Amino acid sequence: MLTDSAPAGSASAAGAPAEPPGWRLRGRRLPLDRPAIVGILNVTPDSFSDGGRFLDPGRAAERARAMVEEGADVVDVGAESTRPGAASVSAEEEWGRLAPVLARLRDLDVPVSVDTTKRFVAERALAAGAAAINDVSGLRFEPALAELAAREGAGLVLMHMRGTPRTMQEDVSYGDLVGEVREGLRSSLGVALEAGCDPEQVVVDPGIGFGKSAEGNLELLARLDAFRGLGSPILVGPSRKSFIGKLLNVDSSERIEGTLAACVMALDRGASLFRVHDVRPLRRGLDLAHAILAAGGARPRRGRG
Ligand code: HH2
Repeated sequence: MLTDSAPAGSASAAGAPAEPPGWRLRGRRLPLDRPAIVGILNVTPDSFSDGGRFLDPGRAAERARAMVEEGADVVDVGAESTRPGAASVSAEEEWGRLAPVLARLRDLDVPVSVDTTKRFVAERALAAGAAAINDVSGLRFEPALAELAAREGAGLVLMHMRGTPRTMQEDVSYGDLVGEVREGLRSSLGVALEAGCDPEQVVVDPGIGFGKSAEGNLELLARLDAFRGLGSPILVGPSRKSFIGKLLNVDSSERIEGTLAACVMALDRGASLFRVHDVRPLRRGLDLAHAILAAGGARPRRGRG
């Protein structure tokens, strides 16, 4: 449930418990005291699992509403595929795909985020009612996105990726994967805060599948608690990705169970937001896992971070 935003950690009355952690998105605040589901809407011809299905703006808007009904807390709209090897699209083309969809989502019950690395697109998307920017480059491609987010009070997802979508799978070896990802995220976070973003606007994401091997993705999920020290909520996006296919030997339409297992493990290690295609099963599975953790009084597992 969204509330109007209030300062982080403020107590409503003397002795009242402090507010749970939350994500601030343009005057609204998404409480993160239960798993938050970010539903994926790709308005692209070439996304790896749903490319071409929602290119038509009417169908895209229908899909967004269905995801809200299934339990999405945020809908993330992307108009440029970032699958390994994907060709980039121009800012004008990306905006041309997004504009008619955002126009239809102005009255959506949940905030809309836009999956873009481009200031040209982000600025127009925020003017068209989007509440957050999901930047898979973690402000490396266009650092000016940080000032835009600060000025507009927009939510900002900072993801780790090595290189670009075209090159990121060329070299997936790391000396210290978790350490490198953590330092990359720390640096992205520094750019955002330096530009004037409020810490509550920012969410970090280790970038499952972005310049990582299948084993690397498993390690990131297993040691996710290593990113808790950054002080920002953690988002993960393992949905239907190829490491699941590789491990279970299934194609992208058969990866729901693997996605749920990855998300539950991430929840146990401190993730708060889950970017997924299959909203209803993930909503149910994560709510149940959250209830079990809460019944045990569990704090997220500590690892070797
Ligand atoms: N993954 C994809 C795209 N955007 N954003 C964040 N923050 N985290 C992710 O893990 C992430 C992301 C890739 O998945 P998808 O959108 O399904 O495919 P494509 O990039 O081919 O459109």
